[in-house]
Amino acid sequence: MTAPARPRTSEQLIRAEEPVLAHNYHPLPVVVARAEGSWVEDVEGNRYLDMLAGYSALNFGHRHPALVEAAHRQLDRLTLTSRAFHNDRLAEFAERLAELTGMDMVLPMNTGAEAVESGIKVARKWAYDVKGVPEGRATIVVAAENFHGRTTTIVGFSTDETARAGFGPFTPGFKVVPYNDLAALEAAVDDTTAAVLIEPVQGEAGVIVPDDGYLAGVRELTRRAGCLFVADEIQSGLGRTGRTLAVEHEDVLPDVLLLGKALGGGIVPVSAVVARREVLGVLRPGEHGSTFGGNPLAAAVGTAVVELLETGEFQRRAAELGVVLRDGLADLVGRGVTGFRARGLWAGVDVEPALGTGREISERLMREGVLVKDTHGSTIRLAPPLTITTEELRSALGALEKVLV
Ligand code: IF1
Repeated sequence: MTAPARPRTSEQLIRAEEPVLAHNYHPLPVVVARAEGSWVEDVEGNRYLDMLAGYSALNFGHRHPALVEAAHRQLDRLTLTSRAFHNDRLAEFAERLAELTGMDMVLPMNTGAEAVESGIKVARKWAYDVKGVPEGRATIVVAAENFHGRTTTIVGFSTDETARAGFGPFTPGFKVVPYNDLAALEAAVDDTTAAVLIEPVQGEAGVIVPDDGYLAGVRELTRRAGCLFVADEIQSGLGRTGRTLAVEHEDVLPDVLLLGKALGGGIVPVSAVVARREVLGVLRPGEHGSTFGGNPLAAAVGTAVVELLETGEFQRRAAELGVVLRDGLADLVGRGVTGFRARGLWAGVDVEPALGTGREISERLMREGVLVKDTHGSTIRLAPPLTITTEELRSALGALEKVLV
């Protein structure tokens, strides 16, 4: 029996990935081994403040005690049944998620892309069964610079060549209009339109917050046109912007909500399509499904996440600390920051290109013990766990100032 190998260093682990792991990412050179709250620790024990939080999948921090407890409890009882049978966790998850979001029905899935794909299928079926669009003719209007996931149908309506090149042919039936432009949207909607699918804040595009009135305009326009307003809140939802849902900033309730990421508490993949009865009611047995969708472990963790959000505590923290974030960034404008967009504890920060690319800034921040991720060019995204303390947030802003000036 060979002696157990000495634990590999970060560098050895990064090298070991190279020949065997698909190269669809270019990660920062940090190998995380453990984490708690807002902090992660690499193999060598170096600690970093996590200002990315899994792109908003870790809104409650790493391993939130209430969520880990819910997972442990369920792991000791039941983890999977398939939907061929009922399980004793799903009713409560669906009831409390519908209640939290002001909707009637829930379709439980696993990843964000699955929720988006399911939303597309349900919107089309609603168009045929309820709106009366001729079979096969339904169209869906999306926004330029969208990000809704990586499946072939979804990248087919992306305007990012890197996401599309080499993956065609694509699914027909989508129209692209500029984001934050109600006139263009009005011109694109017609009798074949099943839905308008947009992010209330565009994440990957660089945290693009639309003008006040845009979401209310989409709501009014889709109501008048008799098509569905589908809001992709997979990244913007569940407390990130200082409200349970980003659409609440304009007191708007869409017809369909797509949720994911933080719904699984950073522990298991949990996503969902949440909608009015008239929409999700179009599905009949056998018409849609998923092996893991609505599994008891996911439902138990999802219920614990909803329970955290029912207190309003995380939404309040994101709103209050969002002021600290915004003031801190405003202080850097003209000192390395050329501009930023922020809503709640979420910001896209444009750095003076002469100071470096987003990637280079991210690497400098990593050396200061802060982890962020660049989006495009010289824009970096800040999305810390909503559990971050004021001191931790201020120290992250201090590190950003240090690497910029
Ligand atoms: C990665 C960013 C990318 C999303 C919205 C659906 C999905 C996402 C609004 C699909 C996923 C993730 C994917 C992740 C990086 C991150 C991301 F926008 F957050 F920065 F890629 F653009 N709708 N966004 O943001 O959800 O299937 O991934 O669960 O590494 O690809 P998913």
